[in-house]
Amino acid sequence: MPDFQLSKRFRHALAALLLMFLGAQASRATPILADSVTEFSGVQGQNNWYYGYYATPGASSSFTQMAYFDAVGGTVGGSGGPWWEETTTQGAGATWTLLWATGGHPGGPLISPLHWAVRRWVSEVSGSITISGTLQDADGGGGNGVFGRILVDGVEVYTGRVDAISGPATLAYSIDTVVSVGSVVDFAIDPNGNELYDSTIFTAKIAGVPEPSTLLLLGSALVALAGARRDSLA
Ligand SMILES: [Ca+2]
Ligand SMILES: [Ca+2]
Repeated sequence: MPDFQLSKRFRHALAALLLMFLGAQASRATPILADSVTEFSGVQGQNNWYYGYYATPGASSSFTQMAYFDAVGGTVGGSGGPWWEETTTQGAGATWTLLWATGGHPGGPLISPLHWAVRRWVSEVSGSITISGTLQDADGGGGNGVFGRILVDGVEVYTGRVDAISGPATLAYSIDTVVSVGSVVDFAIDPNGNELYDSTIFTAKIAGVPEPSTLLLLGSALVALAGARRDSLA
């Protein structure tokens, strides 16, 4: 029956087209969702990034936005540029808590209260994400290094320690974690006891993974294609 043959061919072609389309969708579904360096700005919340500190070490709930952005900024330990400041850095006793495009500097406890410098990304997606980047002690002038920590909704999912003097000075990291819409992903610089020579590079690229719904559709298309092939062999 010619009509039936045409129908099978049509189904086969349709399934193949669907497969090609969904395959293309799936391969595109690992976009970079966020980049802490290229998306750095002097506006709180721009590109879902916030700049602040933990007023209580380790406590995500104590995240406090920095109030001052200096578009000129400066350098500390060879790093810097335009930066956020916990307090304006002019004047004696000012905190060292800073964040610039590629990293930051924690504050205290020697000169000011102990504050971790924290940049925060708020997720607009739900599902698995991969976070990767560099953690580096950028100032080898002295001190005891820092901890770089990543916390998702207050739960620590990555810990790295770098020290330009005792090593390692640099760590490359990549972790997989799960977020929901509205999850807060914090990149915290902990001074490891004191803030001497704690200028730190801490970068982050956040990538998504294929949506489960896309994979489900892809699976359906494969089943349909297999069915069409079975029909044409029948
Ligand atoms: Ca150092
Ligand atoms: Ca330190």
